[in-house]
Amino acid sequence: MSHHIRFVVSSASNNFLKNNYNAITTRSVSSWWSKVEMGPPDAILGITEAFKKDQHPKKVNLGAGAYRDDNGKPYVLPCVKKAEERLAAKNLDKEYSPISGNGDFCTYSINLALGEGHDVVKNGLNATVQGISGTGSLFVGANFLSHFFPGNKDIYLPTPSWGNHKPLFTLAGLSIKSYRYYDPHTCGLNFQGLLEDISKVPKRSIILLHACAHNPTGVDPSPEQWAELSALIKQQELFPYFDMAYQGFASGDIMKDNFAVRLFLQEGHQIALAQSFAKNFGLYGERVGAFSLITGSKEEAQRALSQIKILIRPMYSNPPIHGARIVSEILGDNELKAQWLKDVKGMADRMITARTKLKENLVKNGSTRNWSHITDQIGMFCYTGLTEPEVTKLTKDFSIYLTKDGRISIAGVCSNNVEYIAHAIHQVTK
Ligand code: IK2
Repeated sequence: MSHHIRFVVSSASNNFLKNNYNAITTRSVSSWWSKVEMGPPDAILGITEAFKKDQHPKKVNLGAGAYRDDNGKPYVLPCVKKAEERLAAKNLDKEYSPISGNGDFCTYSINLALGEGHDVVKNGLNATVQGISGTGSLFVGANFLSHFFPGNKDIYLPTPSWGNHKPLFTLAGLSIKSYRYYDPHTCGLNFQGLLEDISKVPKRSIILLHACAHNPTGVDPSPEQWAELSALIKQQELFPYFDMAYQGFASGDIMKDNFAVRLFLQEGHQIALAQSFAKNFGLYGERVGAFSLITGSKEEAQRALSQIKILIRPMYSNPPIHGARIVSEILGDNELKAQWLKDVKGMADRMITARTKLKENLVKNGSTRNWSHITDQIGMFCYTGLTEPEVTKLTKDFSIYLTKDGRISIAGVCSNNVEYIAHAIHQVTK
């Protein structure tokens, strides 16, 4: 690729430049960036771009995981609207946050994750920082582990896992390994495979666990399976890193969705934890999250926190202020917190209902496939079991957009499109 250069004509060389202007402006030089190759669109966010270009009147976006109300519209939670009104009335300044973010927000976040009054928090064992939503919080933790984890720098991810895990942990300098998780035959958990694989993981490695509402499969271990997993991970001396992007959003109950995290702490694990407030507070674009490391003593937590801050400073200096203020306003006020619990349950319930409706409509359309996994799976996503050619056909013939692994965002299924989606899925799978 080459560029044309334009000069501003200004000096004694005026005449020369005027005479030679055309020659100069059309002369080409090679660009510094001529060797940069076109990269592929993001596997998830690229779908939204393709969806926007589509002119089909019935087009549906089941790609990116963002909640929609039953009219298919983005949803600002009522508790968030109220919190913003209160914040506006406070006329707050726009000063920088500390490197570790809003202190109140950090306390509310860890209390939410572990349940109020947890011994870990009472004893100051957590080093918690505000992060840039779930992704940024995961990345801060990944960098800390990459620098300071005393064992192997290998991180074991479930197969499959959220598409951004691999690039994110790789960028932080960890090396990616995997363990079996999903069984395509049952569209459920391959618990035996998971146990077999984890029992072979070299001691002192890192293992990534989805705290609830596993993305992309919507398949979570049962409480009994979590207990077995916890025992095995302890026996193998692995370090659990929990990714908790959906607390409250999966079942509608914040204490149910944090079960695994509480269990692991109760069983004596030290854990790392990344939280996102994108889904459960509907604060996608505000980029609110938190990273916590659970340590052995208050003094150790302070040392760890000092190092986390040293890593954050050159990355982005300090986090944005508005979203963390919204969350703090809500979690710090009984009335707003009660409203939030209602709001988040409302979203979870709508998605649970959408699952049932989708399954019913598939049966109504005459599909004889077993679709029980649609309602067995939990959270924002359903791993339909559709093959890549079926997905391609769904997009090409029906303008229904989803990731090529057959994952659909249940939040995109509404009363006014569920029949169309079910009809289309039946057409491509019969
Ligand atoms: N971790 C997991 C497991 C997530 O699912 C997400 C959100 N992903 O949503 C996009 C999609 O899969 O369609 C995150 C972390 C982080 O999300 P955020 O950075 O928006 O908080």
